[in-house]
Amino acid sequence: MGFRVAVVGATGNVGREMLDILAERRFPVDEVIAVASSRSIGTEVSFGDKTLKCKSLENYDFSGVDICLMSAGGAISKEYSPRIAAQHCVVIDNSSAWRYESDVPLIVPEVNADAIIGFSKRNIIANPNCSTAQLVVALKPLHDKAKILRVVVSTYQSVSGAGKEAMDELFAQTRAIFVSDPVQSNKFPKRMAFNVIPQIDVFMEDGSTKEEWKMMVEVKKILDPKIKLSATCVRVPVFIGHSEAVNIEFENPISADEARDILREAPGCLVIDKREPGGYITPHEAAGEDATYISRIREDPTVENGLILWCVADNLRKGAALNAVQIAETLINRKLIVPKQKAA
Ligand code: A2P
Ligand code: 11C
Repeated sequence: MGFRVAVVGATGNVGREMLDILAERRFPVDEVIAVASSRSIGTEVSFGDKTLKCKSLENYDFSGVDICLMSAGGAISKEYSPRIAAQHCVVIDNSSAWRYESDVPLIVPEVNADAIIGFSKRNIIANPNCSTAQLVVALKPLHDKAKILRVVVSTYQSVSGAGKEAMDELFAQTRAIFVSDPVQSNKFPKRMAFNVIPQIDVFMEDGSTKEEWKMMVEVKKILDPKIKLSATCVRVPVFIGHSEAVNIEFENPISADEARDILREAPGCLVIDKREPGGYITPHEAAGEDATYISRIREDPTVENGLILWCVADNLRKGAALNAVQIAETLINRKLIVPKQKAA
């Protein structure tokens, strides 16, 4: 007997990816329910070779549902996740609504799967920000070996992180520039096509942006509160795939060769690191893939025990949908959940 799984936000970038990944990984489902806003009632979405018709989140009864993969934004999650969780349905939430609550586990299965045990207090498990997920997958094995003290990261984040309307805006702007039409920006603070924008999310009081703050807080919660991290997050005109240039300072010595060998064996990581033109991964190649790719590993001669690397992943997959499905798989593999129908 399988699980009844709801995907909330099923018409969105991440929701569609969740449906694909559930099908690809043959998640043990009896039924998958596609849920979105009332605007999308009856809209068809694909689940493997099946077509599902979307239901409206408002008034949907989750009492017969085992797992809800939630990706409809923070405000919707704040309002609905506690109600869904109260119906004994475990919510795995992709928004930032619950990540920073001390009694809600924030999980990247390759890094801190053991922390999942705390989920039963609220029946909610949080998925990290996309730029955090790929970073901690790369940092964890290096931290275990040489103890990370400080990380300085610059991100190059694709527009799909800002939702499907943002992808449409990049496309429309690019086309407008080619045909000499006026360029309109609604989702982005400046023109996105043929440009880069050093702002993701709102500004904080100290001059950082919320995306930069999230990376710092989430790395501490998932990996180690002692790690110091400073980030500069930048949006680039790429549709899918976030890239990160990462400088890491360690307590203990670690060479580039050692790091390469460790990362080659690390769960979720794939090292492509040839010191020749094209011997690294770009977001174009990472799109549609599950791995966190690591390239350009080298020693940083400006600090005592320092490494520099380049890290790329599909932000909709490892950064969001794949990680959420892996969390659900962890619940099942650790026997922390059984199908309600079986329990009855
Ligand atoms: P809808 O298409 O019905 O608006 P993205 O992040 O790619 O923009 O996707 C956002 C997802 O969140 C979509 O599936 C969207 O559904 C869903 N969503 C937005 N508002 C609501 C709501 N009030 N109730 C349920 N789902 C919502
Ligand atoms: C972006 N990282 O690329 C964001 C998207 O907190 O889950 C995900 C925001 C979040 O715009």
